[in-house]
Amino acid sequence: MVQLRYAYAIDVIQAKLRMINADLTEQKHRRVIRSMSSRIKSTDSVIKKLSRKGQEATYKTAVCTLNDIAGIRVVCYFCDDIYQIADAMRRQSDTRVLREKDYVGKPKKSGYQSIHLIVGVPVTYEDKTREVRVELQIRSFAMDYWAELDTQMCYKKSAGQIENVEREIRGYSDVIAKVDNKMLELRKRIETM
Ligand code: 0O2
Repeated sequence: MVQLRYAYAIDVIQAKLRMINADLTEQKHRRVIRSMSSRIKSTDSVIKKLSRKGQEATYKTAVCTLNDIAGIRVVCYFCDDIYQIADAMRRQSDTRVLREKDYVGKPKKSGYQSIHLIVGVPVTYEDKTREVRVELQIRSFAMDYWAELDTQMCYKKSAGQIENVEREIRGYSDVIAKVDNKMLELRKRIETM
């Protein structure tokens, strides 16, 4: 039943994101969301995360403390799209943005860039309504490229601890941010022509 509640909440947010995408695409006359994916965290990964946080590995602790048992990742084309999608998500009256992390404005020490919104979705079954939390990660195509390669090579891996490797991958994140901004400037120039 718990898994089904998370799956339901994911479906609700994905349906909203499709509407947000249609709305923004119509306004801007260009595609905004490139791809969207979702997952429910595996039991193994839940246990590992709780142990990393020094919490006991129980079902109750997981549901109460973890915000990302249900996760959705949205990849958009340009870096300004990220904030527009986040704004549209905040405007939805039947879901609540409970928490936000802006790792685009202030990237993580690793170089990771993304916006994370923790969205509360009311899930009603019979006469009971529970608010189920979904972590929504929104980032650009370029930021996603960096994060995917970082996950493969460094994130939660011993290579990520090596000082030079850590510095080098963080440097590539800066390069990506610069290219993202240049592409945005270029798009804006083309739009005014
Ligand atoms: P997985 O396997 O992707 O699910 P919090 O509970 O909010 O205090 P939390 O959840 O650690 O703490 O929050 P944070 O830092 O916002 O990170 C959540 C997720 O962001 C991670 O989930 C990753 O998906 C992603 N992430 C964060 N930092 C990095 C990074 O340096 N590199 C990469 N590639 N991804 C990152 P999980 O559960 O760690 O992993």
